[in-house]
Order: sequence, then C-alpha cells, then structure tokens
Amino acid sequence: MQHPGADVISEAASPCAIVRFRLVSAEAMALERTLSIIKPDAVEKRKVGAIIARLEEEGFVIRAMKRLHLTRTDAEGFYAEHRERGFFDELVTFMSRGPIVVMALEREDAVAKYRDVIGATDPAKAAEGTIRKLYGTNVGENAVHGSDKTSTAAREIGYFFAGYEAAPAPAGHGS
Ligand code: RTP
Ligand code: MG
Repeated sequence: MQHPGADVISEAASPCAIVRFRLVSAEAMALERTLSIIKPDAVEKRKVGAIIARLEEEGFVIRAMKRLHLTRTDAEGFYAEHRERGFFDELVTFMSRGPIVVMALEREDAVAKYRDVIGATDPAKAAEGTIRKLYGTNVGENAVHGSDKTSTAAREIGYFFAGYEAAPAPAGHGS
C-alpha cells in the first residue's frame, strides 16, 4: 500500500510539505511497547534463545532485557491483580522457582501482536506455531507472559526497568 505521506512528498515544493510528510510518517508508524517474560519453565528447558529469535523474526525490537530470579514477594507484586484467583499461590510459587528473562519489546501494535505470537494461556488450546504451543508445559507453566493492554505494559515495564534502562531510542535508531 502506498504510504499516506507519499503524495505529499511527491508534490513537495516547500519545507512545510516536508515537515507535514514527517508528521504523517510518525503517526502511521506509531510504536508501542509491551513487557515480555520468559518464565521459569522455558528457561529450564533452555528455550530462551529460540523464543528471543522468534520474537525478533516477528519484528519486535528489544529495548531492554535482563535475567533475574524473583522472590516470592516480587512475584506477588507483579501479579497482584490475580491475588484473589484460585491459582495465585501456584502462580507465584512457579514464577519464583527459577530465573526468568524480562524484556521491554517494541514494534507497531506490540501488545496485540505479541499476544498473537504467544497464543492462548493454555498451551493445549493455543494455535499451532505459537510460542506457548511450542514451548509451554500446561496452563500454569506456559513459557511466557505478555502485557494485556498498553496501560498495563507501561506499569509492567516500570516494575522491572528504571526509566533510563528502557529509554526511547534516538531518532533514526529504530532497531
Ligand atoms: P500472562 O498474564 O502470564 O501473560 O497470562 P495470560 O494473560 O494469558 O493469563 P492470565 O489470566 O493473566 O493468568 C496469568 C497466569 O496465571 C497462570 N494461570 N494458571 N492454573 C490455572 O488455571 C491458571 N490460569 C492462569 C498462568 O501462568 C497465566 O499465564
Ligand atoms: Mg495476563
């Protein structure tokens, strides 16, 4: 499809038109961020490299990344929204049993696209070829976490990364 700013640039006779083209271009390429966690089961299975390779192939840029081992309290804080759910104790026990890898990922439509790539919560119900289908173990131990909306993503990225660690890339450094 022709870029929405292309007509403007082809007719561009003035600096104003070029500025307008740049604005349209930035709008069309609105980037989003999402928080990814490679969970303890996938780290134990040594699938970190395979999962990161897949995410890069899907167009995600890693803006920040670290490996860490959550305490039970850390896991309870991260998943606080699930505190009343029957699986909460099982979830925080699992998430704190071994190292995880957390990443702030960026691409267009990152939150929805990432959830497409990981598949349904239960690996048995996830679509063929999704990360949870390929590497998940069961509904509790499902290889990866993903933010469920952009506001959640901002909070979750802030849970693991200081502002300077996940700072926006300078203009022209999109990868
Ligand atoms: P996540 O937050 O980890 O990306 O997963 P999700 O949105 O697909 O699913 P959510 O409902 O937010 O559940 C969070 C995590 O809790 C564990 N879980 N266990 N035993 C169970 O029935 C059960 N249900 C959920 C999973 O680890 C799930 O990813
Ligand atoms: Mg969730």
